[in-house]
Amino acid sequence: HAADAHRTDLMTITRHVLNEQSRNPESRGDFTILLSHIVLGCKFVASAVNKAGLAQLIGLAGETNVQGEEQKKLDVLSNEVFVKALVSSGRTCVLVSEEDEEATFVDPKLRGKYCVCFDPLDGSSNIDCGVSIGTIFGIYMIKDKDNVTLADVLQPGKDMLAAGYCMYGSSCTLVLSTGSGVNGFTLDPSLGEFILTHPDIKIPKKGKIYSVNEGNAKNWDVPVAKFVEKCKYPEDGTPPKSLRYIGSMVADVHRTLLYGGVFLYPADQKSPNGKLRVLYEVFPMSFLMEQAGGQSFTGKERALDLVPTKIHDRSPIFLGSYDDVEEIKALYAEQA
Ligand code: AHM
Ligand code: MG
Repeated sequence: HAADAHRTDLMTITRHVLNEQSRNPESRGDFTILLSHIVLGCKFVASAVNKAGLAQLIGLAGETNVQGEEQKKLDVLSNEVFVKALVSSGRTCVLVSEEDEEATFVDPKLRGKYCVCFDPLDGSSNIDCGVSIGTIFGIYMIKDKDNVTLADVLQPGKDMLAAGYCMYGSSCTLVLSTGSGVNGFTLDPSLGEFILTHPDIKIPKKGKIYSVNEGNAKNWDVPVAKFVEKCKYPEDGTPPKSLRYIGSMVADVHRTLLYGGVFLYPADQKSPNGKLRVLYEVFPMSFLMEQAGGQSFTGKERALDLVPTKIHDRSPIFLGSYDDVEEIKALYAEQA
């Protein structure tokens, strides 16, 4: 029975990536080792997030002001765990984290060939109320191992080798692409293993949902305003789209990937480059979208063509179902 095989022949994330990498004759398992350290970080954060509410409860009973401190700790703790896991993998050389102003250059004795850009705990405004949050990561290969510089991480997104995110939601889901499609794995807490549950994810060609912080509407440019208007009052006889906005990029993008539709964090008069960060938010999510058959656009160009000049650069972003992003592109072309 197929169902039976599924239950007894467990495709763990390690097994899956080893299979994928074995197609590459030059593979020596380095990527698998790197990934297993990222997975360790995700499991740690998953466990910490699960206990966050409880820690607060204990704090409230005893000390004052623990609430704020507990929350802060989760961000900082997650970052520390990821940095240490990545460094100790012996496979990294440059790390960029949303939490650290400067890039980390790994001690030459521990250096490997990969650069990792990550947001250890994204969606921090949602921690306190127990809403989904996530980790996002993108991986590059260094250009020259004898001359490691910031240029190794200031590469266009299309040069990423792999990207993914882990969502700490009603279950813990890790979505990964190594450049040949997108696969989703769910943490089985009793095994402590991520199991392949969403093989070869493809985003629907057109969606029924749009996702945006509409509170910023008064500062939007014309194409964004027109697009959202069309979502609500379609001119082609199709039903209006539904609005869903969690305010956690990982959760909003995950829903977009599975159900289709479009997620936007546009530029506006107040923030001319939008809010989201190129290296560890825009690029990894754009990489996944394209690998799943969707598109990602900045309002000017394909998002993965952007060349960042600073590690914490921001960019406007429109990503999701192919046809929906096509519509946004047309509105920008019209205006130009
Ligand atoms: P953060 O890194 O401070 O958590 O901010 C990033 C988050 C994203 O997860 C989310 O898409 C966005 O900010 C929501 O922003 P807003 O509250 O402006 O709608
Ligand atoms: Mg973030």
